[in-house]
Amino acid sequence: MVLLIMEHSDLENNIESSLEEIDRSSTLGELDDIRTKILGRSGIVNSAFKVMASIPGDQKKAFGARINILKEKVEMAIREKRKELENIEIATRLANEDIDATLPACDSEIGSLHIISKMVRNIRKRYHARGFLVLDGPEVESEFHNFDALNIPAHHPARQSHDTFYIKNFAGTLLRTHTSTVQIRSLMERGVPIRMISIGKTYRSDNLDATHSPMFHQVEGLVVEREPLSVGNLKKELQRLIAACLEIDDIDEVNVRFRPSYFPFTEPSMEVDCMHEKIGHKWIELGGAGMVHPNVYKNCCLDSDGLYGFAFGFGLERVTMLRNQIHDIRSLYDTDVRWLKHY
Ligand code: FA5
Repeated sequence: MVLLIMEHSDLENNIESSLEEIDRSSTLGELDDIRTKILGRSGIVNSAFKVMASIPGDQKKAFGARINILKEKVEMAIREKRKELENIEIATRLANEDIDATLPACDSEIGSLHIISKMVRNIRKRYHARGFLVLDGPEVESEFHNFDALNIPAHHPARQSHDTFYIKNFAGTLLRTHTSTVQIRSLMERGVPIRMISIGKTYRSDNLDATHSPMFHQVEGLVVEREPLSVGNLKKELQRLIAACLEIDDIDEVNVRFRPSYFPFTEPSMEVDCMHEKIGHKWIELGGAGMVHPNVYKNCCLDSDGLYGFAFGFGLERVTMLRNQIHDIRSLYDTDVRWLKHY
């Protein structure tokens, strides 16, 4: 046995030369071989422990401690070298694995826009071209923007008709129930005159059925001028909006009719119905509209004198469904790829 005759200094020399070998190793494979030679079952360190039995009792402790120190020295050197070699290996692999990001993705399927997104883009494009501001607003809103400023104060019965998702632990915060919140934000931030539309998601705790979804899209419009504006102007604007939704060029092809209604933020208020062959040639209810109530201006710190304005808001799912002959709103939010591909 080599170590039986090995002096302490020989053992030290042996380990020192192993350390040099570790330092010289240039691959992980080489390093593993050196590790086995020194720390393996029949390696230098284990052989040293085996000769312990033949060491005089009073020297055993010191000898064992010396081997342990040398063993730790070797282990640390191997750990550091391994890290260094692994880094070199990764860098080499990355340098050789050239990915050409300009190659066409031949076989992969490319997704397409959802039919609601298509309609949203069409409307935005047309209104942008006509010089309207196309604005967004937050979906997490304050009660002030969703209700109070719209002339729907606390305990007003109109609040009950909006089944609202309130945000837990944040008093006075909710998921907006309609896009009319953006009317308020626009009036407060930009003042008058203003011509804007806003399209986005709205939320109500309605039960999910064929015609209702807890999340749906609304398009909102607001025009306020210092020149007289009438219900006639509102009607023309609604024809334009429906023409944008249905991609119709001649707005006079779109029939619009009003039915008296009530919204606290408009006076007079009406329900809007429309008819066009693209949605089945019968009267379809789309949403609400009216002339802006003076209290809305006041709540937005504006003087209502000499201001004329109209506003409208309706759901997009209904028109999309009619246009695409979809009978259940739930299909719009289905994740069935076959359905998505079809549209
Ligand atoms: C409003 O939300 C008013 N802010 C509209 C308005 C704006 C009136 C400006 C006057 C001036 P209403 O609650 O009726 O009104 O909702 C409008 C439309 O949203 C409805 O006609 C319907 O098309 C759609 N809608 C309402 N709830 C749902 C639902 N759960 N799922 C799908 N669509 C819905």
